[in-house]
Amino acid sequence: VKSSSIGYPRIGEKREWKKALEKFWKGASTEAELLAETKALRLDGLRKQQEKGIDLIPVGDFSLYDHVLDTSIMFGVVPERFLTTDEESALETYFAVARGSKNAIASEMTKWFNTNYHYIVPELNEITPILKENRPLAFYKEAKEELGIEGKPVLLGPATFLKLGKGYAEEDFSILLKKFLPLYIQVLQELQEAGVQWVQVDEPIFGKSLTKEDISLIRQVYVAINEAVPGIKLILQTYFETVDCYEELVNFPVAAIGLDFVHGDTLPLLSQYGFPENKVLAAGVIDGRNVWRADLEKKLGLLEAIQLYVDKERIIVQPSCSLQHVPVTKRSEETLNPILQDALSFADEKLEEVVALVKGLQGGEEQIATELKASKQSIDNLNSSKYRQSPVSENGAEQLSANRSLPFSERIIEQREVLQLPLLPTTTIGSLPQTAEVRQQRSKWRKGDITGGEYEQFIQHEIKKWIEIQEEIGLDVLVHGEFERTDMVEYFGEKLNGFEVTKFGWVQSYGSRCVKPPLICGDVSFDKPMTIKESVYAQSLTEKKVKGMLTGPVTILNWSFVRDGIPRFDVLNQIALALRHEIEELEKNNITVIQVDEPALREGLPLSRDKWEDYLHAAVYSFKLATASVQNSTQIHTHMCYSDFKDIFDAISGLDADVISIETSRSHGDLISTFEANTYDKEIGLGVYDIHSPRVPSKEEIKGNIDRALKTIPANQFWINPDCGLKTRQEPETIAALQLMVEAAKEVREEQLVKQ
Ligand code: THG
Ligand code: ZN
Repeated sequence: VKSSSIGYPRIGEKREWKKALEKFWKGASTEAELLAETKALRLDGLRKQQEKGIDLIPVGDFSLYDHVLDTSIMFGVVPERFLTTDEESALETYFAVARGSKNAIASEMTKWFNTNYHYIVPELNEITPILKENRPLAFYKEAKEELGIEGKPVLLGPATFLKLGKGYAEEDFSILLKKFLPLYIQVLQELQEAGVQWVQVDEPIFGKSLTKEDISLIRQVYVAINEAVPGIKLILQTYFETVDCYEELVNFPVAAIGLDFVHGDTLPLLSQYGFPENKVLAAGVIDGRNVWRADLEKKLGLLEAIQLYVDKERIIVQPSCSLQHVPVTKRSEETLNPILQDALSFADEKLEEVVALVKGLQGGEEQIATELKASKQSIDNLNSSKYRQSPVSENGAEQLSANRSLPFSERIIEQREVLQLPLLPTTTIGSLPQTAEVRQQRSKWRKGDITGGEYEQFIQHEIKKWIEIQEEIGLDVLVHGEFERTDMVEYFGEKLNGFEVTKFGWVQSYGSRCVKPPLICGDVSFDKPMTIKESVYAQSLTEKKVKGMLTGPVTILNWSFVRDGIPRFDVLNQIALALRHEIEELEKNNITVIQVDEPALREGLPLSRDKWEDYLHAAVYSFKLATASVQNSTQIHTHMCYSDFKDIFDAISGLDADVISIETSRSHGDLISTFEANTYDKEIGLGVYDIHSPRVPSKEEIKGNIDRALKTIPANQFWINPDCGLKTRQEPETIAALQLMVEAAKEVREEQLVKQ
């Protein structure tokens, strides 16, 4: 039995990586300094894995931005627009692709499978790939020379790399595979010559449904690799979901197959189809996606069950995926409730669990009696803790209606009467610029440098300033700006029962940006009003309507670390009930336009299509459970960031929100055609300008976007708003853009009224 790690967090225990990168981007450090600082972090991670006794330590999983981008760059896949005549280092070009430069807009970034990590999408149109540098080899040598580690180079596999890329027709997949094959072979041959034994080739694409043709094409690639580099032991690594072409996959000519035994039913596949006798099984048994301490006894049981089909000598024990999706170490969480802290396992602790399991499997349970006992104790303690003493009964939810009392077509009449909005009403998504000052004041308050009262006064001052600005601009439905919130999920995590937030529990979201998902450690319920004070204050300042702003149940669930042991959908409904309470409070306080955002609804869609229906059903139900109890005249809004709505159109309509706003900047045409192909009967705002860059759009451009949408969507259903929240923008550009948006709306409104 061997222990292995599939990948380790890049960001450092205290986000040192982020700080090093941002310092460099600001021009406050040199390239050499950045490389030295990040090398120290990388070696630190390797050293920890070595000290913990991991046999197969990954090298090359480290990145200065994103590992998919690393793969593109390694193969010379740099879009033409980034090729400049300026003198530019390779690193500058790398960051230009990721972040944009003065001459070229950045490559698109999108979600890495069903995680909250984003990768840079390879642009594969008309490329001639070449091997620019053998990255894995460089990292292999570094680990060997610096620490004497016989590392396991990690590569993103050709099938997944190409499937994640864009710019080619589906039927050209095989042509591209053929183009990249010799390059992969060259990388592996050089590794072989350097004495590398094990290589991990990541192919998480096998967690999705692939066609027979694709599987056969991918098989040919691995056959060719095996013939060309027979001396390397290749681990074909899958994760995030069980594989649905198990039979074919396990017969690929590779030394080892890596499977996820945490997500999806993988064990039954072994009993049904067996496992080839000449292969090694890399068994992902420790959950790499969640932060709870493993029940080691159960995990040992799982490994013993696996042993019925694979001899002990051919098992590698490992986490289910790279540990980049969990924080680095729980040791930093000194102020957390000790029972909770004891029940956690972040990356470092997960590696210890892997090592303990190897010991247990090799030498028998007695070998790890202490670890088994501690694991059981910590789980028992959390189960009997205060967090889990007030289960919100499911029956409670069943007795409540998840349907509005009138259908949309009837309640909208009441809403229009109350709201008296003009045709094509204008609004924003909810958050307004979080300036350095806002963040500074919050951090002062957290440190105790200013009092709660002073902080609150500052927030009120910001709200007042922005209500005035919005009135001045002439927006129709206003927002309070969300200055009191850091992250739209963490904020609610701090206020609801059943949640705790960590101090250093960061995970990378994209580039240097991190998020700190709250822990859902117990039964979720409403504790005290969460958003009333700010909303009521804002509403008191204006005659216009101010929207109440909440994060929806699905997004809170998907962006938190959710407790094990009870169904996720039960947790979802608990969150929905708590939000229902908050919404009722808002309504009681005369906030009668309420937005419940669900930006993460699409990304939570399971990888396997078989699970879509259950997920979408649960997602829609929870949203309705949260929002259905309001008066007919109260208007429910929702917002979703860009996603492929084709697949989930029915679910979106099923939310029964009175108004939905959707981010469209990246694919305006696509989205509109989705709404063309289907009839959407409720009100809708398609973002009319892109907020993701500081650029202020022209009025003509905005009008063009409005006119285009109005070709498909009736004017009396249409709202005018920016693409997404304005939190990351600066004040001057925000005001300028909103002014132009309102002017554009007024002009189109005139034109429409003339037509009618
Ligand atoms: N919240 C959460 N998850 C998310 C988003 C979010 N996932 C998808 C998308 N939005 C990711 N986008 C971002 C945008 C900005 C930041 C993180 C993810 C960000 N983070 C700060 C940083 O790294 O400097 C840290 C947070 C802070 O200090 O305020 O800016 O909105 N949960
Ligand atoms: Zn958005």
